[in-house]
Amino acid sequence: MQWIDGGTFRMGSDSHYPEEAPRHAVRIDGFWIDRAPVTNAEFAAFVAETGHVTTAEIAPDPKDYPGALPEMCRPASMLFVQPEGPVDLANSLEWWTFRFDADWRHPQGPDSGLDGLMDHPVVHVSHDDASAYARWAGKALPTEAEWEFAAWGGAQDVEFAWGDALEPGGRHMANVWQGEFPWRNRCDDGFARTSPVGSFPANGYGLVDMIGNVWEWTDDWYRARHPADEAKPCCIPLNPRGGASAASHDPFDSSAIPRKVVKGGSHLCAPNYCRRYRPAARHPHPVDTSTSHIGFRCVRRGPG
Ligand SMILES: [Ca+2]
Ligand SMILES: [Ca+2]
Ligand SMILES: [Cu+2]
Repeated sequence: MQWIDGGTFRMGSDSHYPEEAPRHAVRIDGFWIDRAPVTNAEFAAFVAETGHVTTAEIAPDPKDYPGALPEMCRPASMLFVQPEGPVDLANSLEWWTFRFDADWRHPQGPDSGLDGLMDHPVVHVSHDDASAYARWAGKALPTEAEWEFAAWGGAQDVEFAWGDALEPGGRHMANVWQGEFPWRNRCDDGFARTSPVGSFPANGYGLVDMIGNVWEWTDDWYRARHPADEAKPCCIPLNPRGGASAASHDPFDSSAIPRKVVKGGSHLCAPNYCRRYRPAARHPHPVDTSTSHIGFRCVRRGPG
């Protein structure tokens, strides 16, 4: 793990998506953070020792999903499937498939496996799965503020963790999507899907894959805006922990599953669709839903 000195920083952004605003001062105590997302090898060790069964491997209980068709209540996870041609970008079901028997050991469905993927980030993990791993490891999931502070790597007042250009001098700084999402992936960075952790340059704190590769769970409940900036130094929030569970629900989703913040963007982030390959970017994700593009890393709080 890497020790991160705490400090005061400006969290969020006023120049991108509305949920990133307002940019506001936050204070963070020092903490340890994993240098890389948790890999399939690491997750396999956890499962071997604990017998943990992931959310994606358990059939959903119809009671929890009013209106769900009984035949849909089977073990499954959300899998990105690249469409053959251009699609309506407003409809994410054009590229997200609820794939039966996709899980962390079968990242592209039942006929796939982990061959060659042991040093890739684990995917198809719910927030529960990530929390269980963190407990087992004697760690915790980061707060959004901890994650964002670490992702900046000491930089501020720039667009990206590495400066103001997405590909400075043509160099790929993270595993994201080049070309027209979701149907044409040029893979200029070498990877269509996940990549071995550490395939791209570390940030200023020595952390790899904070941006891109996989989104990463945090432990904060989502809220649609950041709190207002506190002008007085005395009132700058210390180690903030996000909003309330009840306020994190998607108002358009009848299942009322609460949502946590995920950070960092993934290999699916593309300039024409989702420019969330930045430390300030954030997204809500239902705690029970696993996908092929969300993983996690852990922190440990306490003295350095
Ligand atoms: Ca890529
Ligand atoms: Ca990441
Ligand atoms: Cu994205």
